[in-house]
Amino acid sequence: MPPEDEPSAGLAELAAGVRRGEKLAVARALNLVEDRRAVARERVAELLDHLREESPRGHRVGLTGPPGVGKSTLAAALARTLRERERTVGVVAVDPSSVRSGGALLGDRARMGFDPRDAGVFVRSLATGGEAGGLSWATHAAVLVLAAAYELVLVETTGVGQTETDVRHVADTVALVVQPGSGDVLQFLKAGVMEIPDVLVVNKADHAELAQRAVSDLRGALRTAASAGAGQDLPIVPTSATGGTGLGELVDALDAHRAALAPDLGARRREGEVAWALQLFARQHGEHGVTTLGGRRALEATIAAALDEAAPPLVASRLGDRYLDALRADGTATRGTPAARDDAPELARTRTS
Ligand SMILES: Nc1nc2c(ncn2[C@@H]2O[C@H](COP(=O)(O)OP(=O)(O)O)[C@@H](O)[C@H]2O)c(=O)[nH]1
Ligand SMILES: [Mg+2]
Repeated sequence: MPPEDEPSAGLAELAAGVRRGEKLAVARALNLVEDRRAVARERVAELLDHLREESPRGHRVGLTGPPGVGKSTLAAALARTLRERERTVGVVAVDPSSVRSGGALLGDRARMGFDPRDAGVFVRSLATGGEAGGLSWATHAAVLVLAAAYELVLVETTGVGQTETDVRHVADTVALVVQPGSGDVLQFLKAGVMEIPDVLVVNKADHAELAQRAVSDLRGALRTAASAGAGQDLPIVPTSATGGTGLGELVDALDAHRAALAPDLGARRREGEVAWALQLFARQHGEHGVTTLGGRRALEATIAAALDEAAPPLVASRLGDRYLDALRADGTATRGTPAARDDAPELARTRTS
């Protein structure tokens, strides 16, 4: 039975399989995540609800940075290093559909070299399907699914800007990957355009001299940023994903960040959940929706309270219902709500009562 036809009752079972780290269950959950239909998204929302019942969960690590710096190669190399340390790992890579041909190849690159019978590693690439300018719903949900199954989740996202900001909503640790000679990143960091990541990775460090220059340039940029009050003791780790150097050091740096974060982890995740729920609601109902329900501040507080009971997509969906009710009470419902954007999860149902 294809997962999209699975009755709701099966979702608790599916969630249990995911939590046990059963590959088949994880694969089915991710198929559901990739299904863009509204009915599938409602099921995913419910699945995420089941999955968040149990904690603690896997360490979620975002690998972000410009195209071509070696994120996919690095993700695969890191996954191998983690397996050598007998830790389980899930990898989700985002392939922008606009570069489909290249994208499929990148997915294959990340998948390469793993024994399909190894239950401790799972690699999946997702098409982003037109959700430009931000982290897609599917990526976010996929990270949560993998984090329920594996000890560490790597999520590869391309680009700076909105995606880079959004990855913080779901990652505990954000590693920015650059390559030697990448002056753009330096400029962005200096100008404060780019959020300061938790770990900086200079990949392609097999170009030793260039890599050394890049590391000291980055230190300089960080000092500039630090004088503006951020990113003081950020670790900078040179790696060669193809040469296999620096990988242990990178795993250690990720672990160290997670350990240092421990007291604040719950708060950081809650902040990310609030931001995601608000974004889901705002994408679908726009500023009018936000204003109608009391403005951003008030909505954040409402969402934070609601998150005790439900995962972000369900919270966003319930807010959608509330907004539609408010419109109806206002006598404007007959004019309808703004059309849902293509990239918005179509979760809000019109009540028949
Ligand atoms: N010399 C060198 N090349 C690398 C390294 N890591 C990745 N590459 C190459 O860089 C290119 C882009 O890698 P990819 O992982 O697809 O980059 P992504 O776009 O950031 O995911 C590929 O040709 C890789 O083989 C490295 O550590 N050293
Ligand atoms: Mg890639």
